Amino acid sequence: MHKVLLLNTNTEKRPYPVPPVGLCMLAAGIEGLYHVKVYDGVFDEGRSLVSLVVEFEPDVIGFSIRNIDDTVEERLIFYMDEILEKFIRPVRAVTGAPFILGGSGFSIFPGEIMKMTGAGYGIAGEAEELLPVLLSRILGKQDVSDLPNVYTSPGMKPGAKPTPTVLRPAARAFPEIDRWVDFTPYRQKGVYSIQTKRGCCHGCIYCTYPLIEGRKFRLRSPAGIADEIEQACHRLGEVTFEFVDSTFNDPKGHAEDICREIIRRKLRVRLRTMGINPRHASMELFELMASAGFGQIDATPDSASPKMLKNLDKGFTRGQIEKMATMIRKSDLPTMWFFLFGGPGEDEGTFGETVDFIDRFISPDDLVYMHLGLRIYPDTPLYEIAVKEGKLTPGQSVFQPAAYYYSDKISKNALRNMIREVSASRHNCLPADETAPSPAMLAEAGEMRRMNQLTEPMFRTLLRIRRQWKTDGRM
Ligand code: B12
Repeated sequence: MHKVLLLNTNTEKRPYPVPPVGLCMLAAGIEGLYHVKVYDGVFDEGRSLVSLVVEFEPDVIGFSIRNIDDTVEERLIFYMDEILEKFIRPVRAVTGAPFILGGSGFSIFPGEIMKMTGAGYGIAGEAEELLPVLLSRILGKQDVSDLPNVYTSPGMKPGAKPTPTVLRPAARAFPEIDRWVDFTPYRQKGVYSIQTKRGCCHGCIYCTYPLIEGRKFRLRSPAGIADEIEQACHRLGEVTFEFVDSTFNDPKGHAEDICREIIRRKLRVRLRTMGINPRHASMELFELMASAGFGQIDATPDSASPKMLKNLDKGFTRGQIEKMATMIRKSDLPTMWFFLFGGPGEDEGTFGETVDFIDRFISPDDLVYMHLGLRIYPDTPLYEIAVKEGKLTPGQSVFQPAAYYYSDKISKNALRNMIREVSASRHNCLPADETAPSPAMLAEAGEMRRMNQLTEPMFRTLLRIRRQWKTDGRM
């Protein structure tokens, strides 16, 4: 049997380490056809990789490339240099096996990354169906040029776009992350990732999700999702499960059905999710979520200015965000809020509208991240706007250096200062580049949690301390 090594090149541990769920899905899908091993770089950071490659002698090696940069301009981290240095070059030095690249970051910039790494093959978008075909063609020394979304070097297909097919039936192959990677270090701070669907039908002007996953929602069955969670619970005991969908409560009704199934089975689980869409938020949804085990959610309206919601093409209104915020407060679901400032048309007035929303509708116990500037990605409406406004030349690469969009109506500096002022005068608002609390604050939070046996999300404890320190003049 031929041997395939699948390799996770992500070493980022902020805001917490995330297991390579997509890579494990692929491993589960080709198991039986190949002798498969998964190498997880999150904690090992490449240290034991070369000896693994020398020992395992894989016939083909797949590299998962998730993050290209961290999208925060103020502390811009470009992950690709590290990926080359710690993973791709050392492996190339000890093996002539063909390399296949993939992953969400790769799918945004396939052409640039093929060129930068010199890899032989790449798959843009999801790969459950394509990977086995590509592997058998590579190993059979057959032509691959008819395969959609497959990039080859040097005969690249820069125009190819992911054309998602069907989601694998839920029962066929759960990724069983802990069977492929050592889950021990994820227990403390990390999560067990669960995907309930693929695709996003929304048109937010800056967003890559529809490009990576397709524009149509493709849903898994609530029973299959609950089976996956139940089985992982049996294997792992107490862990936090996180849904990694673009938006959790879209299309309307699916999230509710998943919660009902978890409640019906009496699974006692800790759940969290990002991406609650205000348009389909309801008191029923939040009550179901609380009963199912959600201890924390993320709300990402991006703006609360009616004009900016329109300009960003968010598909919901200020009224709907206000309603959602009121419902969240009523159901007391700890929430991290995310806002992006600087999009097309942003000015002092629109900034003020969002701050007014924060002050009036968000609980002071909840955290607000304020993000400066919008990362411009290829093939998005924002890219087109930037070209039209002369901020980019047509076809200009935004890979490296990463390009950020700022409104013409307010300077970047002024916007940065306004964000700093808001966060200086409110204990629960933070600029997006301040995600790491100081060691002193973390130590005090740990002590407070132990003394008071707090089970609330860590961010709420940190906010208590921030408020106290601000009152005491310690910050
Ligand atoms: C959920 C999510 C999060 C959650 C993660 C929660 C969790 N438990 O995992 C949170 C909010 C914490 C998060 C944080 C961050 N994220 Co994020 N995140 C996502 C999101 C929406 C989904 C990722 C996911 O799990 N997908 C589901 C799995 C099943 O799919 P997959 O891994 O992509 O795998 C499939 C394919 O990619 C492919 N594939 C994967 N590997 C391989 C390998 C080979 C060889 C092949 C052939 C194919 C292949 O096949 C798989 C199965 O079909 C993506 C956007 C998206 N829609 O992809 C952004 C995304 C990955 N995140 C991104 C970024 C930047 C970040 C942060 C750096 C942001 C920050 N500054 O904090 C951090 C980094 C966190 C970390 N530790 O790495 C960017 C990366 C692009 C870029 N600019 O670099 C993305 C693409 C969003 C965007 N802005 O466009 N994220």
